[in-house]
Amino acid sequence: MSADQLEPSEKRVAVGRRVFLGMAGLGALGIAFGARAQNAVSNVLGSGLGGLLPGGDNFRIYSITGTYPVIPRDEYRLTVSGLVTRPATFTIDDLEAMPSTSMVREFQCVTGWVVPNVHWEGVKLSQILDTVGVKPGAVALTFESYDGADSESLTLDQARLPDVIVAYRMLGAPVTTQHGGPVRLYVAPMFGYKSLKWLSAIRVVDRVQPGFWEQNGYPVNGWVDGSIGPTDPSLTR
Ligand SMILES: Nc1nc2c(c(=O)[nH]1)N[C@H]1C(S)=C(S)[C@@H](COP(=O)(O)O)O[C@H]1N2
Ligand SMILES: [Mo]
Repeated sequence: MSADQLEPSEKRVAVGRRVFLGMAGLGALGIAFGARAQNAVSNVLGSGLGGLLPGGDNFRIYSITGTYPVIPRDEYRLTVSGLVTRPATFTIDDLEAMPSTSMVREFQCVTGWVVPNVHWEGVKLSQILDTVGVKPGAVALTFESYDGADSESLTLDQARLPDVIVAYRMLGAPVTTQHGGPVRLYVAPMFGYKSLKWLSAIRVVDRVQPGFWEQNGYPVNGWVDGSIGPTDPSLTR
């Protein structure tokens, strides 16, 4: 199933910043999966229900809510606020006008599935941070999704790694709705759960605020090449 084949459902859901967006259903499995946030993680970890739909590219399409926000390209906004000197709102045109970075990496979910040679393109998060200016006292970033459910965190040092990007292209095309388009986070050195989809906002904050997956047991620091055991939030690489 491609994104264009999906009918926007009649359900309208309020998400961050009071934008009302159509939500597209993922079907029965997706609804079951999204029924309870708590179940999401145990399903992912346990039964293999985490794979909602094959993406046609060996990805499994994940959504905590069982639906996903459909955000027209020209309505997309990324707000950056918190401990910054110049709070800003970026459109996709704004992001595309910034220097771009691309890379080809293996994508790995903690549940075990791996997609080799995935092409990504976007803007380095460090570039966005330099644009808004990080204030003294800033320690971490909090990320919010248009789905109103997922959230993520990175330390400032992690966020400044050269392979952490705000991605607008993936698999050689604009990021699809299913994969978190028009814009998602891509944290190359960490497991897939760190790469928050439908990125709506970034807040620069004074301490790490563990995100959705971390509140449900995933390590705050999801390094692919390291331990995923108990971690120290101040750990950087
Ligand atoms: N908003 C949102 N982002 C998300 C998730 C999610 O459920 N909702 N799942 C995460 C997990 S666990 C993985 S492995 C990847 C999967 O990316 P994909 O759905 O494009 O395959 O998205 C991550 N980002
Ligand atoms: Mo994942």
